[in-house]
Amino acid sequence: MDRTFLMVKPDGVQRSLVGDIIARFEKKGLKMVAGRFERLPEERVMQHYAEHVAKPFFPGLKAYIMSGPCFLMVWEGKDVVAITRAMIGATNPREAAPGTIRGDFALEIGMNVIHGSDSDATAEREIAIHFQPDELAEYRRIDEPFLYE
Ligand code: IDP
Ligand code: MG
Repeated sequence: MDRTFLMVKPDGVQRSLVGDIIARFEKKGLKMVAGRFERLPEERVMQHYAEHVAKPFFPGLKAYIMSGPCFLMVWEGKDVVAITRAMIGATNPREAAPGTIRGDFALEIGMNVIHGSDSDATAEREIAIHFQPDELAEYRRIDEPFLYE
């Protein structure tokens, strides 16, 4: 099954959006297979955002991501990367469609509530940065026969 890495960022945690965000993915039919609440160490922030370290917004991004605890997750489902990116919405919440997480819950690009992997390759890389293989649970949702035809 396809997997992705999702993370409620510190603003989402502080604003008590973790439960609402998890509920959206659960109701969609996706399956959470790992979750951890933690303040990210600098080393993993640098690895996670390696593609952005040289950009002008990186110092602000790093300070924001390390400003408080995040909720890190791995989710499974067919085409989970594309599905969750669509549910998250555009990077800039002002451009994110209503009904998406960023469209409904955020106002500024520098505080956009949630991270989601943008490709299968990125997902594999990000899961490996944040989780050990034995932290991923293997189980079936009892409603799977009513989710996949
Ligand atoms: P994504 O999170 O939608 O994949 P990316 O372009 O990968 O967007 O950027 C990673 C994160 O960096 C964004 O979610 C946002 O928190 C932050 N970011 C991106 N562009 C800017 C910017 O122009 N100003 C401030 N923060 C930015
Ligand atoms: Mg990205």
